[in-house]
Amino acid sequence: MADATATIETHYRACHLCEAICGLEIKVADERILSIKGDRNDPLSRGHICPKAIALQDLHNDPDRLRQPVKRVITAEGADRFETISWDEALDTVATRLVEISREYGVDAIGIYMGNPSVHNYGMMTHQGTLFRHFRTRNRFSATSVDQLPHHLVSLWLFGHKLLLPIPDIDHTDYFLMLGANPIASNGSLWTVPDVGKRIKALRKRGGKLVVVDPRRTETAAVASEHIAIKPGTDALWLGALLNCLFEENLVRLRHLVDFTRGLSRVAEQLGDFSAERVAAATGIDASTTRRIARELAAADAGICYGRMGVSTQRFGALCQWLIQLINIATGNLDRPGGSLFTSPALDQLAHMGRGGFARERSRVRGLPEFDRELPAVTMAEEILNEGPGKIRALFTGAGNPVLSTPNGRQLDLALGQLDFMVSLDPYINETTRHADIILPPTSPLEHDHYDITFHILAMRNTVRFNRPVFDKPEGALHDWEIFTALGERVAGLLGVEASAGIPPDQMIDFGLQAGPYGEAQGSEHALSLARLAQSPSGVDLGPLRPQLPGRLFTADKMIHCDAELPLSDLQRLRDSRSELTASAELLLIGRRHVRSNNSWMHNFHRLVKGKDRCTLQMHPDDLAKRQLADGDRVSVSSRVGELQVKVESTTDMLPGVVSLPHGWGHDRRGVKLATATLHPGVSCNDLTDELSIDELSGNAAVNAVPVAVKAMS
Ligand SMILES: Nc1nc2c(c(=O)[nH]1)N[C@H]1C(S)=C(S)[C@@H](COP(=O)(O)OP(=O)(O)OC[C@H]3O[C@@H](n4cnc5c(=O)[nH]c(N)nc54)[C@H](O)[C@@H]3O)O[C@H]1N2
Ligand SMILES: Nc1nc2c(c(=O)[nH]1)N[C@H]1C(S)=C(S)[C@@H](COP(=O)(O)OP(=O)(O)OC[C@H]3O[C@@H](n4cnc5c(=O)[nH]c(N)nc54)[C@H](O)[C@@H]3O)O[C@H]1N2
Ligand code: SF4
Ligand SMILES: [Mo]
Repeated sequence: MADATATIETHYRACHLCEAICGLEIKVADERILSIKGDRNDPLSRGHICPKAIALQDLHNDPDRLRQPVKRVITAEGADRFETISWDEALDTVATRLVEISREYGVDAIGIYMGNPSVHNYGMMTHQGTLFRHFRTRNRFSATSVDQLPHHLVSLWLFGHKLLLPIPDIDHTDYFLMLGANPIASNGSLWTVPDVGKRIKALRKRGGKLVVVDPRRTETAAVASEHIAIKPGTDALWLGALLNCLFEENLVRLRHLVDFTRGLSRVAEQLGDFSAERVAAATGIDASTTRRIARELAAADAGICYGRMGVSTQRFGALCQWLIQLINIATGNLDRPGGSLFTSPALDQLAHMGRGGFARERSRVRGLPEFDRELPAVTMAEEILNEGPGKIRALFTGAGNPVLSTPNGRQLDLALGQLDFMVSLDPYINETTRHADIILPPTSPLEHDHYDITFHILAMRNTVRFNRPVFDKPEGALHDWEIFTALGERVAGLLGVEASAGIPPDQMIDFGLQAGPYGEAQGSEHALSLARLAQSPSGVDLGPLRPQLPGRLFTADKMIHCDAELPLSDLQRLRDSRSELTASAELLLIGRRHVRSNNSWMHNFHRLVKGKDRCTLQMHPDDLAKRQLADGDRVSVSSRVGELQVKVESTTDMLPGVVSLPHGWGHDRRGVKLATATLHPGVSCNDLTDELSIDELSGNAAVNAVPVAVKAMS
């Protein structure tokens, strides 16, 4: 119970856990959290929250969350143990070892992997360069290449900038065709859309239609107007046929895009043999359905075609995303209210950052292309394991858990054990960081300020908010950005070069807001600055998304380029795979998300993991019967790379021939210090996914449509 005499303070803060960036109202007394509720005054989230936000207090109070740096020592019995050390010792050791290794073996001996939460923590974005600028290694990796890499490439090819992503305007659309996304569970991705359930309801109520294309009847499919089950990994064929249908049936209507779109007819020529009839056997979608959907989308006054993880992380991920945007263009729904539009964020850094580059260098072992100076994460283990110049000998991980989140996690697990040195910037000793020599834990999220540098760029409405910390920083603790700065200074000292002084992240935001389109300096009515935002802790509404083409394009000729050579020629690879895609593997594995999970790192909070086991293999009853299996049996699942045992869950939600296992579980590895998570360990689906199964065009991991065999446990 809170002391009755303690003053209750109310704080407003955006939730940083997922892309929905919901506003929170957090009540605190005596340094303790009394309640976490939705902030009704947030112009974007309007009071919506999900159960993960409540667990922010568990994260803050978690005894397993490290408060001091630790170093791994080997006990007399030969086991690993972590010992608390001082910040000075930790930072000095890390800087010294990284510099030593890069001096001895060259800069490529340093590997860097940055995980998903780094994008939700703006100081990590603004300040990682203070350290990484000293290590111009080719061996940089991030979660991007097990996720949204195809979207960046497609935006680069079509619009000239990796971050110019079209955002579905769900609140004003008539027709929404959604592939491989489950926003009811995920709360949206590359599409900040808090409270998506209400928005879907509103769409249907005003007579609009939501069509979900997914091998599983998902939570989103369940509230849609129509669910179309597709065989995993065949979406590019289906999208090709859909687009071709628009061409064949003369349904292309560019509307205002006609003046600044080029190359669409070249695409039409190339798609001639992708007919609805010819892809029916492979996709499992009959031609009449495909043609009907094409006609419905074309007839809608304002329509959307959108696809996410399920279509990005498969063997034709980049082609899928390219075809999706070509469909938006061909129906004149790009840059149109109720279609997909570009945002006008308050902090508009697109012009100030690199537009993105592709394939300027390649990975050492397999020759896979870089994107934006990062190599595909699927190459990380082989770059550690294979001898030769350029081999990774020291690894820095920040806010990432690639042992659970990248394909063939077991191989990476093995590789991490062979490094000369590893350091992790992370609050937990988990499946990845247990290999680190030193773990540097940052402050709790509630102890630092917050700005959504990325997600305002991806939001379905232009809004802005900045929040000060809920709690003071504990004595001696360091924020992520301060750890980067402190390491950067030490490395600079050792190298005898100048450290980049840099200004604190909040000052960067202040300057960016003032100079931005709604800034004081621009004479905007909003007169944005940090001081102005301090008066509106729930955020400021900047209005709906508005058309801004061709002005917003980053291509030199201010045209949309539909016929970029790389995706156009990748159509041949798709054509060549048609028979293989039609032939059935025994079973195809796909992923699954749940509203009470967040990738690999939120299973240590009782309120999120309690209840029935969620890490199950979902399977259609017919597939169970064929193998004489019953609901609840423990089964063995195997793929080219591994085998695991898990409980099977019978459900007609699954398309026959397809099984689904969530990712981010598998906490029973030795040395993991997550007391609650290890009680509900589950299994890691990335012990089955294959580092050799990739989208060859982009280098993105294909964690969906993985061939597996399921049998009774012997
Ligand atoms: N609760 C929760 N929310 C999250 C996360 C989380 O782990 N938990 N993670 C966050 C992150 S990092 C991301 S990137 C987003 C992801 O956000 P989403 O992409 O919306 O989420 P997923 O649940 O991965 O949806 C992928 C869908 O693709 C389907 N699918 C699989 N294979 C195929 C295929 O071959 N074709 C088609 N058409 N569909 C296929 C799956 O059945 C699934 O429904 O979610 C974010 N939000
Ligand atoms: N099979 C399969 N694999 C997948 C996916 C899938 O759908 N299926 N989804 C993929 C996707 S979309 C993504 S984004 C990746 C995610 O992959 P990763 O980013 O590698 O993994 P996370 O589980 O997000 O791990 C987050 C780590 O960051 C730490 N952390 C949390 N907050 C902070 C912070 O503020 N500072 C610091 N320094 N550390 C912090 C946590 O303790 C944890 O160790 O997984 C991918 N892997
Ligand atoms: S939906 Fe995402 S941003 Fe909103 S409360 Fe849940 S975890 Fe936080
Ligand atoms: Mo992600």
